[in-house]
This record gives sequence, structure tokens and C-alpha cells, in this order.
Amino acid sequence: MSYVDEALERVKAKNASEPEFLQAAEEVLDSLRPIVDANEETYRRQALLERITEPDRQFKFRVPWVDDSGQVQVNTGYRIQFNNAIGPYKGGLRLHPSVNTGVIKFLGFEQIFKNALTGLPIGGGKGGSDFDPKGKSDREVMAFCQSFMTELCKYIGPDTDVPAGDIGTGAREIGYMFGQYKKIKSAYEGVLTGKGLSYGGSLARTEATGYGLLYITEELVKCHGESMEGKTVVISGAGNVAIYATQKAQQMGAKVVTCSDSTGWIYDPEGIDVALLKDVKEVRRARLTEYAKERKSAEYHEGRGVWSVKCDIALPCATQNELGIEDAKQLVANGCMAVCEGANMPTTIEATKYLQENGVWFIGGKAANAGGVATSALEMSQNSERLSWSFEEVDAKLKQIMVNIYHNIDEAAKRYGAEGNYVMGANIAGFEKVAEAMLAQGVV
Ligand code: NDP
Ligand code: 2IT
Repeated sequence: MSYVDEALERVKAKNASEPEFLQAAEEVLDSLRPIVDANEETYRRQALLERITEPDRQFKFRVPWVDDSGQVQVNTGYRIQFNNAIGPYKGGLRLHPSVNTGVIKFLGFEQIFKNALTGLPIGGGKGGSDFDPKGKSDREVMAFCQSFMTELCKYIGPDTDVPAGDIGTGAREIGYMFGQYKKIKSAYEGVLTGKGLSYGGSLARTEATGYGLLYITEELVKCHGESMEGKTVVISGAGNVAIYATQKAQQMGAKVVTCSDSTGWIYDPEGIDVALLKDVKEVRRARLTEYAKERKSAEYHEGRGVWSVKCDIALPCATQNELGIEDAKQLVANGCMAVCEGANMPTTIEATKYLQENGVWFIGGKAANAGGVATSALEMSQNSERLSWSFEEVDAKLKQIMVNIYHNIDEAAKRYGAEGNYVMGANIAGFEKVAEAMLAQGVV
């Protein structure tokens, strides 16, 4: 049996109750076959695949807090420190009721390869809680964040592990967590990224994931002789990534006609009004029905359905496994040319294969949404030198990083005889760097 198959069997046997982690591990290991086959003896002897699929450590803890009625509530907190071969653990904190060990583990695993692709010195980690910030008062969110950080602060630090935002964790949550860390540790240091601009945050971090997604998408279509100008784009989600992806796509001359949240979706044939979307989601924290009420051209639909809209480019920006095989068939039938993932693992393995086999240019999240964490690493650099760079400077660096990622993954795919398979290219390019560092550092 090949080393990849052996390692996959072991991962499946050990993690049977963690479907999202198994999905992520299978996608990565399967696509590493060419490089693993070429180095089989060394990698097997060094147990490289066993080591890279086993986290360095995982923390799971109780998070008690008091709600506005005086009732004590209890959530579970998580932090997984997956791999620090190339730098301190780095990755976001997800606050969503669906969070469990397997979800955090898949996100932490993907983060290893994504962070390596940025070309910056950051290792892979992730965390979060099953706390749901939706419908909570600011005081309740603060109470949760303070309790969460009271425990988390024992495990993180600016040179150890640097968390950031993800689903449900935005500027408000990062602010409360930073305040509590500073109070407990009596230290003013860059322990979190995505901070507010008045206390060490970086310009362009808010926009970075969405903007980065469009920079790599633009480079992809440009290298195939196309441009973003005049393209119809469908986007899912209505959060941080979706909003700034929509904004940048429009700046590039494309028309974005959809967005969605967990209850429904919008079709707006005149193009999404970003200012209104930002007001509804970032200021009012309301549902998309509010958007539809105020925008004459918009249709609101309950449930899911953005992938049924005819488009040139599709950008899933909400959550994992939101684009399945039936959606992929519809996109292909409608003539979609490219799918680039703003979210983490939004496309199922079956749907990814279908899109690739039917000639759709497909860039997975580890490459396509790396702009967020890359800009977090730029925030860490600014914190270390106690300086702040201009928006233009950070944005220019972000763009260069995304263009470089495209060419690195394209080149890696070609080198291993799989031209155009950007999923394989990304996994191999990320893995090569981490594997080299792990082998150099011995059995640790
Ligand atoms: P936000 O919390 O800002 O927005 C998430 C959006 O997705 C919301 O519109 C939300 O709807 C929707 N959504 C979330 N969960 C579900 C679900 N289970 N079913 C349907 N819709 C859902 O998060 P982000 O925009 O930051 O994150 C979106 C994706 O991008 C995630 O996969 C995240 O891991 C990934 N990502 C984020 C980065 C960042 O810098 N923020 C960087 C790289 C990747 P509702 O409000 O109704 O819940
Ligand atoms: O999935 C991701 O890359 C993020 N949520 C961003 C992580 C970070 O540290 O900025």
C-alpha cells in the first residue's frame, strides 16, 4: 500500500468522529501523492504524514458567563495549536453554535498550508467556541469574551500563538478579548490581529480577505486571457469576507448580483448595494430581509439558492460545505468559468472534482482566502516594529502576496504534471515548505 493510503487509513481510524477534519485531511493527503511518492522512503521513515496530521496540542475549556437576566450560561472554548514548524501558531477564532473539536481541527489543519502559502513566517492554529453572538447584547458579548480570554490567555502570546477573527468574531469581539488579555497579563503586545486602528490594528486588515480573494481571481482570469470587467459574479455570505469581496469585484468592473445569510439570499440584478449591505450587517446586525425592504431592485428568497443564478464567476464566502454536487452541476450548466473559495472548505470534494473535470478554473480556500491571514502577519510585523503602515502600503503588499500565491500554485501544479489543478498546486506548495522545516528541525 502506498504511504499516502496507509496514512489516510490511520487518520480515518483515529478521527472517525470528526467528519470535517477527515474531509480536509483526505483532500490534502490525496493531492500530495506525487510529492509523497517521490520522497516515500524518507517521509515514511520520518512519519511525516502522521506528524503533520496530529496537532501539537489542543485545549478545550469551560467558558461560564452571566446573561442579562442574571442567568449563568456555559459554553465550550477551543484552541488548537496544530503546527509551528515555520512560525508561531496563527489562525482565527470562530464563534458559532456549530463549533466542535472536529470543526476547529479541520480549520487548524488547513491553516498550516494556507499560512505557508503566504510566504510569511506563521504556523497553523485555530480556536473558537459554540457561543452564538447573534441576538446577544454588547454586554453579554463582552462577558463571554472576557471569560473566554481568562482561560485562553494562558496558552497564547505574540511569539507563541496569535489568534484573530473568523465567523462570528469581528472587531467588537477582538476588542473585548484584547482588553481582557492586557488586563490579566499587564502586557501591551500584539497577541491578537484584527485589532481596532486606535490600538495596534492594521489598515486594510478588515478588507483583506475579500480584497485578496479578488486579487487572486483577477490574476487567474487574466492568465487565461480574460478580465473582471463586465463579469457577472455570484457571492454567498454577507459577512466580512463577502462584503469586501463584493466591494473589490465592483471596483474591478464586475457586477455582483447575490449575497446570502443563514436564513435566506438576495438576488439583485442591478448589483449589490455595498453601502446598504454594510449598514444592514455591520451596523444594524440585521437580517437580509432589511436589505430587500430598502432596495427596490432586490428579490429576497428564503433558504439557499445563490448557485442557481447564472454567472461567470462564483465566490463562496459563507461556510464549509455550502456548495455541493447539485450546485456544481448548475454552475457548469450555466457556463460559470471560475470558482474561487473565500470561505474555508465551502465546496465538497465531489463538487470540486466535478467543477475541475468540467473545465471550471477552481482555486481552493487555502490559496484564495489567504489574504486575511497574510495581512494579519503584516499586522504582527507592524506591532513588532511599533509602527503603522498606510492603507496603500498594506494593500499593495497584499496584492503582491496574492499574485505570488497564484503563480506559486500554478507552477507547483505544472511541476508535478497536473497543470491547471490549483488545489493540488496549493497543497503541494504549502506542504513543501512545512515539510522541509519539519525535517530540518528533527523529531519534535
Ligand atoms: P462572518 O461571521 O463575518 O460572516 C459569515 C457569513 O456566512 C454570514 O453571512 C453568515 O450568516 C453566513 N454563515 C455562517 N455560517 C453559516 C451557516 N452554517 N449556514 C449558512 N450561512 C452561514 O464570517 P467571515 O466572513 O469572517 O467568514 C466567512 C468564511 O470565510 C468562513 O468560512 C471563514 O472561516 C472564512 N475566512 C474568514 C477570514 C477572515 O479574515 N474573516 C479569512 C479566511 C477565511 P449569518 O449571519 O446569518 O450567520
Ligand atoms: O481562516 C482564516 O484564515 C482566518 N480566519 C484568518 C486568520 C488570521 O489569523 O487572520
